[in-house]
Amino acid sequence: MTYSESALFDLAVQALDAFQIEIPSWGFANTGTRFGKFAQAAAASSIEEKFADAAEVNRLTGVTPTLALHVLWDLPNGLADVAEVKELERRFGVRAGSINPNLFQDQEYKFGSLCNPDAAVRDHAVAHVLDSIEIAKRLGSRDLSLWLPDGSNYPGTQSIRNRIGWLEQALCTAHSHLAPDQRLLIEYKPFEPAFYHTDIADWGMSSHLARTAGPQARVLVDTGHHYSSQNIEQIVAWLLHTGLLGGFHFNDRRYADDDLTLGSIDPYQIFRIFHELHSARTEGLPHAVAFMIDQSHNLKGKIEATVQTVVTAQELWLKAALVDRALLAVHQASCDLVAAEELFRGAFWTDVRPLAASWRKAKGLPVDPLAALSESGYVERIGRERGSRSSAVSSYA
Ligand code: RM4
Ligand code: MN
Ligand code: MN
Repeated sequence: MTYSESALFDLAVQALDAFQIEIPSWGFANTGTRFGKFAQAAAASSIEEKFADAAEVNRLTGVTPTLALHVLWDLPNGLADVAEVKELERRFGVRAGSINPNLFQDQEYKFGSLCNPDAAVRDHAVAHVLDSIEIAKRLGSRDLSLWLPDGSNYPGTQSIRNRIGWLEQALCTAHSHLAPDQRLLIEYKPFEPAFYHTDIADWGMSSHLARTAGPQARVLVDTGHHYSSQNIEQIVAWLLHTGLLGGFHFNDRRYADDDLTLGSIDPYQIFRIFHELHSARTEGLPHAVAFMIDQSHNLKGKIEATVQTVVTAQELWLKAALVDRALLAVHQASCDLVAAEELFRGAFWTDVRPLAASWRKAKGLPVDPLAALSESGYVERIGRERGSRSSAVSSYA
């Protein structure tokens, strides 16, 4: 690194001041694999407890002011639950973030939701999306984030092309109900729960659907939703270039949609994605890219894992901010491969933890959020208070 110490600190302040990340309500609940759940005493089982935990994470990190909500799990009565959520927002000082419709749990979605061959089921699914948009409007949430389980398990059992048409119609309808400042984020995933074809399987399909739905639709990149070895930062670069990048669901994976802690398996991957975002910024590209975490913590403590994730995200964001992009451009132009790569990797290898700690100190935040969590005794206290229950709010979360 060629920066002076004060220039480095200024850079860190600039980068970290601009960084916020949304945490998911389901990250605090008792989630599990399809084989079983291991209940944790401190797990949240009500929307109130999820807000309380989110407030604790925000108190410790200062960068998680919003909580993503899953409609069925968090607002089981739909619009009727909005008043309670508003009350919790006031009480805990955390706002509702992206609103996630649930199109994967009802029995009628056995053969799909928005792509179901039965028009009545499709209508039901569209109605749920429209309710979710209304919930988002009333909560002042900008983003409706849509993930479908739709697909099929066996060749020849469904018309892939008919289903594309139904999907286009449904998304156009959804888009026509958005308020001017709302967005429709369309998430893709290559497989699971469907194992032969998935209706929105990759970023090309999401991009097409976003363009078809309308100008407020964007693509949502969940880092776990790619085949192994896929170059995610290249996808991000293309989405930035085409103006279609809406946001991220961050997590890490070793095999498939593992929902592991961000940066736990491949921190360099997230660094490379962040580099694309930083370089788009320095070029002045317009972007309102939502950073969201989409993880479920099966074995780790949920609040500890969430704090660990937020801190890791900040560190990787800061590392990527340290790439001297002007000098990198010179090396790239002259095809000085080793110099370019060393500059790039040098930023990744920089230990930014002291810088992040100084930034926290300057902001009056705990210098070490994980240590502060453990000193606060919060997890033990809620474990005692919530301890005796074993049930969770749904089969997954
Ligand atoms: C899906 C997808 C969605 C998330 C659900 C729980 O795989 O990542 O974003 O809401 O899981
Ligand atoms: Mn996701
Ligand atoms: Mn997922």
